[in-house]
Amino acid sequence: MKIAYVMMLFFFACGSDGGAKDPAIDASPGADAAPDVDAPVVVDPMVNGCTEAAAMDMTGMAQVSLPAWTFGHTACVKVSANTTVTWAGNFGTHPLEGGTSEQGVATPDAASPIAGNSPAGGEVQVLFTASGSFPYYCVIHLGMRGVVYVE
Ligand SMILES: [Cu+2]
Repeated sequence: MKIAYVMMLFFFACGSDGGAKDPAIDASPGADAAPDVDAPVVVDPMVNGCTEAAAMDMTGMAQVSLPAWTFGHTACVKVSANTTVTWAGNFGTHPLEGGTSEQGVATPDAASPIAGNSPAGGEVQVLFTASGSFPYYCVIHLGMRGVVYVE
């Protein structure tokens, strides 16, 4: 009677050691802990060469004119909500688009207020009513880019 009981314990012990419990015990803590410890929390990521912290602070102005929309253009600006931002340049040569341009890859954002603003004229104005960050770039020259941060 006593021997049988001990053997049953041994059997169950072996069963659990070789069963599916081990991988779960070994994998879960490592898989869960690694992202928590290693993943950096980026609160102000660099987008289109801009960070909000380094953006030109033009908050409190109702009208903001960006530097010339031409080669070399990079403008990272911070504005208040309900600000009109003006781009001036040749939009036939430098089509303006809302979205990101990172490492030669353009990702247009159809929901951006900047999207679809490539008029025939030499100037475009966009009224930013909602807060958020609104990246933009030139469709032809992906190095022409920036971000409008709206507080
Ligand atoms: Cu361009």
